[in-house]
Amino acid sequence: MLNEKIAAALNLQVKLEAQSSQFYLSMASWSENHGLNGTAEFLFRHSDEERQHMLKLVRFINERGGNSVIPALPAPKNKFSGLHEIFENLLAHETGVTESIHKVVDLCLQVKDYTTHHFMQWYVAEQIEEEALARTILDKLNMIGTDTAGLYLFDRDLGTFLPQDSSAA
Ligand code: OFO
Repeated sequence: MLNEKIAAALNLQVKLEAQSSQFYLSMASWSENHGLNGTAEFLFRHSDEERQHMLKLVRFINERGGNSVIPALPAPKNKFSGLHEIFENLLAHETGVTESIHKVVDLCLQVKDYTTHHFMQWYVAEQIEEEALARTILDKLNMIGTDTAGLYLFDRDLGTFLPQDSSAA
């Protein structure tokens, strides 16, 4: 049976992953409406991945005898000034998600729940990849600056970028 504190922490993580999915969906939609179709594709895919992250948690909680709670979500931000703001938001969001995951891991150690600790290692590794990717993208955007030809190519390339799909692990 899942420890109550662990169940609550995992359910909070369910909410965060669901919020990630909605947030990326909102940014994808904004990008699509502003001629940034490559960025939109990238963010639509990312939104789907976040939903998989949420589902993986929901299934784990139930499998371990807990009750997963499907939460209500606040509406995500839906106005952005451009690509820089989008990816700065994305990195800030992922940094917050990482902190939350580390809190769950810490709690697992406190209550000696080694099974959930093992399960959470997948999320720890995923966050390293996601933060690194967001930083790389921001580095590229900073390099391009306001060069429109550079931004055009950046958007085009992002549309075909396929991160390793680790959500199926
Ligand atoms: Fe679920 O990895 Fe981002 O938030």
